[in-house]
Amino acid sequence: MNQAESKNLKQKPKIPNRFDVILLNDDYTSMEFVVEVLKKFFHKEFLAAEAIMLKIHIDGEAVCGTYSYDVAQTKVSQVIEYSRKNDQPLMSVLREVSL
Ligand code: TYC
Repeated sequence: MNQAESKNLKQKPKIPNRFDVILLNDDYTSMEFVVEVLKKFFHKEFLAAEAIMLKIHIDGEAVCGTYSYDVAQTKVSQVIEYSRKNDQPLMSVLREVSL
């Protein structure tokens, strides 16, 4: 067994645990509401939130933050719940970061 092979046996395999939280565009959610969500759940300043909102509006989606699986899933749930409570159809998904 060479050095690299014996090292592989000792090293724990690194399981990637980073997930992008993405907001999706739609025709009905107000721009103001998306900016509010980006400030409230992703801690963005107004100008950064506005830039991300416009990117979603133009490109169809944008990454709003990158987190561990649990935190990312919580953000997705919080955004969807808050949007439904406010009668907005805004959708959020998570996507594993590719290495
Ligand atoms: N497209 C929406 C509108 O024109 C605005 C919007 C932006 C909606 C971003 C969702 O994630 C979104 N009112």
